[in-house]
Amino acid sequence: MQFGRTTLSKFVIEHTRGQHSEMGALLIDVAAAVKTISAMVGKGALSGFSGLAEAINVQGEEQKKIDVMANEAILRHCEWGGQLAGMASEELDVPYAIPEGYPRGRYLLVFDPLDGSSNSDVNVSVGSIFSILMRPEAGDAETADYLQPGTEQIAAGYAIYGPATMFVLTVGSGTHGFTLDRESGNFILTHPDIRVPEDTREFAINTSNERFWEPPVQRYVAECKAGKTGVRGADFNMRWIASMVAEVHRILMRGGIFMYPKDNKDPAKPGRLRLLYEANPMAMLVEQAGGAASTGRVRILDVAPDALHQRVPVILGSKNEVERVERYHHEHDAGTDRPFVSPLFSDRSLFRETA
Ligand code: AFP
Repeated sequence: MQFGRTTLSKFVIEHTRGQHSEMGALLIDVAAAVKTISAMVGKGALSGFSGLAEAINVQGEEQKKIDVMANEAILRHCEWGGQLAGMASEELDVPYAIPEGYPRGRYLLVFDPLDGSSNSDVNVSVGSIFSILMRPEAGDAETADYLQPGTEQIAAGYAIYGPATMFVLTVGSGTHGFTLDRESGNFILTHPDIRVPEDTREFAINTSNERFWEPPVQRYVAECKAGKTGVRGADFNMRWIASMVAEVHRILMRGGIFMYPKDNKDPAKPGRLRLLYEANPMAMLVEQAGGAASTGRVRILDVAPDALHQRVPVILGSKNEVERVERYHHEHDAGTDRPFVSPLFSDRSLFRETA
């Protein structure tokens, strides 16, 4: 029985009164889209949406049928209400114009409809990520309107489709988690004011890319792996789900550090994750929960975008660890870090030279 508990609608109305009251209605539409996607994803192979859509998105990635359906769900649920000047999606090359016949507003909705979708066929948690920006006036948005740094976000959030579906939201005053009560269809506030512990002993990175990383990231991970016998003097745990929403959710729940750093695997791509609809919203959520989010060199939210689908290195989570990785980058760039050679024979190694 959920009597007396705070629903997402109540929370949103209470927290967007005044300047952003129209955004409240938009967030309620986003939540409706998320419920539709949750129902589709939850059916698994019974949904009929498994497998490839036989299309390639702007990132050059194969689209899955479920990606296309999730994208449609968000467009259809959010286009009609009159709050939006336009939408941009990972799945669309260019911004989506609000169809004729619907009123225009000032807000811009930017989203990744189904992040981690390569996991959906193996029944691992996936999610939707979104960010809300503004343009000065109501009307039809142009691409340039979307190219705002993350500090300009008015709201950001994600939905995670796991054993439970959750909606995690910030409107700039803390990060709050809502759990979908499948019987009533309501999102109920279950995790108010989430805080990320400042310290952690858990890191997440795809170590198959190790040889492509920059030295500061190699140094950090080598030190974590050296555990009690290394300079950190403590054992670390590693996790990799390959689903950013699930990784960030774990970090919001119990701390940790997530890294998809710059690498030289493909020099045309400075990172894997997209700035506007992956890195920025997650950075805002993590910062609002007391964590930190960096490219390794600068705060993610300060990066000025120059393209809609721009990629960026991402290092986020427990503040003290993110700051440590940033320090390693700065030391490396300043030449004050000794060149990284091997975790076994460097000055941070088990076999440290004593001479
Ligand atoms: P997909 O949406 O194509 O599955 O990509 C998910 C993702 O962008 C992000 O959620 C993960 O952190 C990352 O890719 C995993 O990448 P690896 O393939 O390197 O593990």
